[in-house]
Amino acid sequence: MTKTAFITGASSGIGRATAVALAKAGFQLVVTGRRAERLQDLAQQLAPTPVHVLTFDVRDRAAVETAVASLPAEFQIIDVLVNNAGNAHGLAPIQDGDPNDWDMMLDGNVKGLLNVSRALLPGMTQRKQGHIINIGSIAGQEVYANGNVYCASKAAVAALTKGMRIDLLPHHIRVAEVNPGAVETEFSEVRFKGDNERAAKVYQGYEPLRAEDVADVIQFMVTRPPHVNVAEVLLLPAAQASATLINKE
Ligand code: NDP
Ligand code: 8X3
Repeated sequence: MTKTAFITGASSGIGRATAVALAKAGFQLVVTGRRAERLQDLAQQLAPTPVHVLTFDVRDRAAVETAVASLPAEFQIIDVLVNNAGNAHGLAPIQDGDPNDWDMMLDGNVKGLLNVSRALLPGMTQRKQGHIINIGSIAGQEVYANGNVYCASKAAVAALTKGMRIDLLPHHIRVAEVNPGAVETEFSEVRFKGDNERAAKVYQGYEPLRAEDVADVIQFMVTRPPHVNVAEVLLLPAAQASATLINKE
């Protein structure tokens, strides 16, 4: 039977590439994000793969619940959840940080992941079957200067992944985390609030990961046999050794 993957943040970057990869792997998809037009375009591009678009902000718990409740019968059994939606907002010393940016990161990257998981978990626990991939970051493992709240949000994703794996063990639900290093997506454009020149510099002088590289790993993880859980992956560009050490020779 065709499996269904539910991917948050599929309108761009890693989420979008994951949708493409999982469609190729034979999954049908629920793709989500705030930018409806992009998601509709993606759905068209993936035809004939069945794709259902849900538009919501992961921070809005009621909207998440309403969207999940609206799923048509053929998309209600979610086999794979990829909790990918998230972003960094700003890069500033803690004393200068904008509390609105803090809210965006903590409410989106942490509580958004919880909101979506909470909406889908009753079905998974009832069926005693499911596979959740949380997108963390190397920033959840190492704190770098001015990364403060973004790093904290991704450290929270790491802790939640472990907590979910423990709590969902009796329900036969696999929980795993992918922690990428530098991936060239819209991430830095969002972090630097549309300063595209500054964003481009993040990826200059070396070859960063492409969103497709991360999607490859996610595809591998979700196509393992049921007794295998690739629980944690740190995926770096070959030119990167730590959160801040990138060889730009
Ligand atoms: P992009 O900015 O390209 O994509 C982010 C995606 O998340 C978009 O589809 C966006 O959709 C969605 N999103 C963001 N905030 C919300 C929200 N509040 N509600 C709903 N959807 C939201 O960045 P990436 O693809 O790089 O980021 C994907 C994930 O990977 C993030 O969790 C990020 O932290 C993580 N990551 C990225 C790395 C990188 O170097 N790029 C490295 C390590 C981890 P829309 O705007 O349409 O709502
Ligand atoms: C994104 C990677 O190092 O810019 O999570 O925080 S980093």
